[in-house]
Amino acid sequence: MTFTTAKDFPHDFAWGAATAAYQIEGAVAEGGRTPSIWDTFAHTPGRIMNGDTGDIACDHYHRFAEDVTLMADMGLTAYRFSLSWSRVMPTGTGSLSDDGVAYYRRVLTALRERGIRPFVTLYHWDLPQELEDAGGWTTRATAEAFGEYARAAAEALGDLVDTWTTLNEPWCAAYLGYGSGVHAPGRTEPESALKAVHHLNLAHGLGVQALRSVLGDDVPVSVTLNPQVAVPVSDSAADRDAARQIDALSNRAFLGPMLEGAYPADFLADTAEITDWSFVQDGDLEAIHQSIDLLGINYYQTVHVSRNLGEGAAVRNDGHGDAAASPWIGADTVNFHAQPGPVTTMGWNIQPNGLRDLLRDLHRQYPDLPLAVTENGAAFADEVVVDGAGFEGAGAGVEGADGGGSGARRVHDEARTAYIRDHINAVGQALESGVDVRGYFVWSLMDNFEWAFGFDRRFGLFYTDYATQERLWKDSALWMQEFLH
Ligand code: GCO
Repeated sequence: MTFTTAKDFPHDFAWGAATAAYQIEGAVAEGGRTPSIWDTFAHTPGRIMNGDTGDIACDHYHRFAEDVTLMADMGLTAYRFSLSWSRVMPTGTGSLSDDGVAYYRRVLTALRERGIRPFVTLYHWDLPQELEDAGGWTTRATAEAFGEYARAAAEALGDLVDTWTTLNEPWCAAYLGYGSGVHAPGRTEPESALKAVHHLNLAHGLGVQALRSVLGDDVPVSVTLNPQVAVPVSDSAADRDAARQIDALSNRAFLGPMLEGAYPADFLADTAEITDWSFVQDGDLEAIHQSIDLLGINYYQTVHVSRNLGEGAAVRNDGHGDAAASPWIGADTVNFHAQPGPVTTMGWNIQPNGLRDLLRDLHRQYPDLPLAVTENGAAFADEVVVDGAGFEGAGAGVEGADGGGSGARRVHDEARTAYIRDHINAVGQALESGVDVRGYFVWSLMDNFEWAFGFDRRFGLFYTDYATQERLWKDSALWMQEFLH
């Protein structure tokens, strides 16, 4: 069947949008917040396109109430966002900021009042700078600090949160942050990237334990990963092995310890020339291996790989920035191939079946673990147009939708609407084949600070006019509203 309205899905399915603190909040020096590695990185010349920073971003810190109203008007039943660690715990460890806690309690309360379930991510890449100065994710002290922070957040906010997520995409934090250096803290040290993998895994385990020790065994806890769907370009043994290696490095390096209590042997072998893994201590794998209630999946694209057996330089068209160094540690002989067919402004290919197949695969591997699509969406070069004629779309008459009259400012984002529609349909197909999927979150609620690309890439359902901070309903938001009603 095709899945054309929310009614085609289970009644308690979570329909949401996702954001992250540094990408939307702004107010970087308010309420006692201290700099995170993203503040430092964004203020380093040459790191971010057009010199953009998250200093103001979407000014969500001051406008969250308005933004929650937009979510409610759209009909969202869930919202996934992250806490700024250095807003909640300004020195990275130790005592909480009353202002930081009060701010998030206001956000959570506003969501609850609208019947929107808060999915709260503890770590979406914005490590307090003070912790990076002491070694960042290359040290186990950072994992221990994360456990403390998780405990404090659970105590301060646990009564208002629906579902906790320890980490968002540790792949990016480790390999883009410490490997290719296109993300904060911008280090290009292959062994450090592998240390970061391990200490992020350990942070997850310590975080789950802390959340449960404060909130009890029934508190819903998750982690969000961005599995790479690596497709070999041919059926040759060499190309299939390239896909295996990328799967190990990207996916099983996290799924293995978190869900099975061990690093995959092939991953350890593939990286043996870079590190001896002696920083993994006795008891770490037990600490990491905690039962969780939900696995969050962020999905955007597939990557197509082959093994470079010849002398030629490796091809790298992997959509992770034009960096001098590679995020694919120990995989120098893997080629990444551009795909024919439509791509988004990020250069990422559009392949809804990849999402369906990924969900099926994960369900096959972990049949008892519920899944949710915690991010999916697309950047396109949106244009604001002024429609002359009256608008009669789904938003007409809805508060905030600016639903009619001449001169309405519109964003006709057909490509994004089709992207979201087709990926929701892919989730429906996974459900139909028996996969336990609990939710779908669009990345993102509104256009925001897209990391190294600054404000150049727009992923939002709402268009952010950065000059005025006005939010405009894109056609995709109106489509989503109709889908949910
Ligand atoms: C991600 C992120 C988002 C990005 C989005 C688009 O986890 O990569 O969670 O912060 O903005 O994926 O690149």
